[in-house]
Amino acid sequence: MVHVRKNHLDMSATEKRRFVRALRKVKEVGIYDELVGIHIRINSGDYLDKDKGRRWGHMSPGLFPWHRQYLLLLERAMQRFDPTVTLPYWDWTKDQSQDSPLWGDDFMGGNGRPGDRQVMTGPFARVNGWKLNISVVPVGDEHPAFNGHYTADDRDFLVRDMGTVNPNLPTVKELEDTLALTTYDTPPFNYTSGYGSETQSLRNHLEGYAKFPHEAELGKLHGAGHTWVGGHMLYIGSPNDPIFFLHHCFIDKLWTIWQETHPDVPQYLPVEKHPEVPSLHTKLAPWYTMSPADLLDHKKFYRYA
Ligand SMILES: [Cu+2]
Repeated sequence: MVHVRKNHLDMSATEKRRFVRALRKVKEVGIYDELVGIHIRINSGDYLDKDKGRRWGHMSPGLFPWHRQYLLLLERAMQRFDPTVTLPYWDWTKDQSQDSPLWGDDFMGGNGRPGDRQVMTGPFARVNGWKLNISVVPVGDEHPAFNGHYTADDRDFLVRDMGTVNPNLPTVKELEDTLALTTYDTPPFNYTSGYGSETQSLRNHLEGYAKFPHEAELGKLHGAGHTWVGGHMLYIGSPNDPIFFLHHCFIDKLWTIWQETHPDVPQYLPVEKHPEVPSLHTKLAPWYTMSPADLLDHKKFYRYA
């Protein structure tokens, strides 16, 4: 069976119902929270080692393959309950309204309420049974997009605060400019990749830590999706919000588009062993089952519509 991932806007009501049901099943049996825990642990380490040290899935060329494997784990867990289910994606360059069906009561649910920003509608509201078990907040003065220090958050409900920290989702132009880049990543393979150099890093631009001179602020594309939704999506515990998976599914699709647009350049860098970041043949933590090379071709696993 070929699994086809598509834009959530193209899902039927039945497909959405089955998707939500499978997701809630995966949560019920503890797999979802296990994945949240993995993301917190890996992302925290990645941020703590942002200048020097081991970085797996963030501020690292591992961003795309690491999240590809991570998404696959959730998708396969859901497929054990319902083999017809696949992860949909959210194209935030075109689907920018808070009135989008994305945020409907039958799908992701809406924004947080005034005050505590608790999500009150849809299947992922606390009042409808979606309880957070591993929630964290960053501690210290550092910006959440750089901060690996965290402490437990005793709020067991999902929080969203759309458009407050960042009022603007990415534009088509922003995305096109980044996808036109021809180098996958550049030393030092962290959040400063491409700084002060001619050669720009696709990975660092798409992740959102780099920008073109004409762009106003850092935090575009991947970063902007996180900050626009706000609440849990701001922090390393962001997979607590199921929108994380639709957001990263789009990032994953963008990686495939970049590969198809630039078939003649190295599809992943670094190729040689590297002390800090995964090289082409490094098996990715914490699973140590697949390397970026194993994950390069998404068609082994699923297609995009
Ligand atoms: Cu992540």
